[in-house]
Amino acid sequence: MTVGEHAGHEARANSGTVPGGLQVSQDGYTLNPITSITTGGAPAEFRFTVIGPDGTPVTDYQVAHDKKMHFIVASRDLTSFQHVHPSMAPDGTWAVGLSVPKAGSYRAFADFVPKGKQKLTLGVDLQAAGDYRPEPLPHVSRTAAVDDYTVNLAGNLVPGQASKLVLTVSKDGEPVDDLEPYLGAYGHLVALRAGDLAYLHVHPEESDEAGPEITFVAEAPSRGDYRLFLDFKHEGKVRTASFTATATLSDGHAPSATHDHTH
Ligand SMILES: [Cu+2]
Repeated sequence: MTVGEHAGHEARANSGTVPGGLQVSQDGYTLNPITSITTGGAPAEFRFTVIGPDGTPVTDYQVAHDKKMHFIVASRDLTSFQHVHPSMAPDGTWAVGLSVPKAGSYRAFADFVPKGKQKLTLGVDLQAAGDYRPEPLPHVSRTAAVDDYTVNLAGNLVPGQASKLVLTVSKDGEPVDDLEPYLGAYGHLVALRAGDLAYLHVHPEESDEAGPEITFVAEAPSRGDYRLFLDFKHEGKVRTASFTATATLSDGHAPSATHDHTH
């Protein structure tokens, strides 16, 4: 990480690091959709490649979190989210069955590590044809329901600072203490910033406990609203719990971009 000698809180919070997922092309790698997405009914095959610095599809990837490719598709209004794992043909074409729930504008993220390189998240817009009815961002909430499960969120996102988020899973009012590992962890959290869908993939703290709490350390790149998507696995099924959270400075003493009262 390169940070200037004079770097303080301000520089850290606003360093040149652009959050992931905002660019279709970065470090010589380009996300290249081949097909489009469709709504309703049976999943249709969605295909894409990642074009490498030499102009041909990348075929050499490193496994990260059990997979060579993590592919996320979220509606631009942040009310729909899917995290899938495509498979790659020998020529570097990735394919996955995909159906989006409604027409409209979507952002797809490819989260991967080219062999011997840094992890990358590239993003591309996809459109599902039809009558588009965008929904407002769901209200800020510390509770999310999915099927018979309730997930509670404790902790706050703090702009430019790492902070702890604790997610607690219960089912029918009882804490779930037998979560199943999914992709090498008891939970995976993706945060998308409202406004531009900047992408943060947050990893849980190491834990031997299979719930009900899953602890993450997240760093929001800025103030604002984020939509959080927690994937967890229980009784053989992966479910996603979604929250809207706001990153704000927790109190008047937290570092700010323009003032620092403590020095
Ligand atoms: Cu994944």
